[in-house]
Amino acid sequence: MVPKPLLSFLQNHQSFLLLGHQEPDADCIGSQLALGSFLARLGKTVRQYNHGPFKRAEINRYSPLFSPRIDAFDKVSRPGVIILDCSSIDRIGDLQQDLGGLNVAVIDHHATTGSFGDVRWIDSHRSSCTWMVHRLITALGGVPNADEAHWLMLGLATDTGFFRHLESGSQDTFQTAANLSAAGASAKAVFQQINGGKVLANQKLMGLILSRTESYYNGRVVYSWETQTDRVSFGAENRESDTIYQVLQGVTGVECIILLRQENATTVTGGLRSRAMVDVAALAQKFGGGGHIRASGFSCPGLLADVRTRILDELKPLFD
Ligand SMILES: [Mn+2]
Repeated sequence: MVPKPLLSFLQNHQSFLLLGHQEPDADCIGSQLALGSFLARLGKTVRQYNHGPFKRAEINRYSPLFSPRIDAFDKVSRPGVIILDCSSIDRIGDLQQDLGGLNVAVIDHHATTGSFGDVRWIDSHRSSCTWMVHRLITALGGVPNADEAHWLMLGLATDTGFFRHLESGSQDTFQTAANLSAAGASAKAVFQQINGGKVLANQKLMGLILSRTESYYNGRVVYSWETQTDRVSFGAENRESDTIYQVLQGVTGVECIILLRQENATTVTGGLRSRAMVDVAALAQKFGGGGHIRASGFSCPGLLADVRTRILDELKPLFD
């Protein structure tokens, strides 16, 4: 299943630069850390890069292990570059400018846009990038150690919503989870890492955002928002958006969720979720973003109320 050219790429290079997407999540960082650790155990030299910023509480602790840019000295030995969990080359941020002349391998589970990289393993049916890294380790004859198993489980749990997004026929994912558990990963420790470590102000802000929720098209579309003032008064860095989506998705009849945040005087970022009917990847594209068919995001110029109205207008033909 792992493409032969990728295995050759890993065997033929002695040193590697590992990269993931900007504003990394636990699947991206878990993939980078586990693959890096495994390659180091094979005697390879590994350096880790990420544009950042590290915004998520569950992965903040790892940020000192990553450099934001590659300098010329790092490239002297002609290392192989491995890009993980990135659907397009611009997702690596400023690091794009640092790759000149190096061989690049890409491992990703998104429906990728553009065919960047010299060696590619793209499989949009895989539940997480860490699933693919685990398969890669196995294909090279390895077994994850306890740290690697933890990082791989962290990514698997993150991208599957702790397995609750999985439908029937997902035995490959559960088989990998079983192997990671046997290798020393604790689902309990992973859950605490993802859901613990919050500050009270964040939870209160989540309550405020939920209490504001507005309902449109007979309750099939719900909308809420966060202002710049909210962030000042709560001092909150990490909005609990996953929890907000989860709570709103539990409401009977809700098909589509819109969550907007005024980032600064001129920019709004948005998250969109759909249960079964709306292609929110296509919807986000109209606002300069993208993502998955049921979960997407964007950043666009504007103010909250006017962006909300434009999205509701786009949804009108589906719900009116
Ligand atoms: Mn991922």
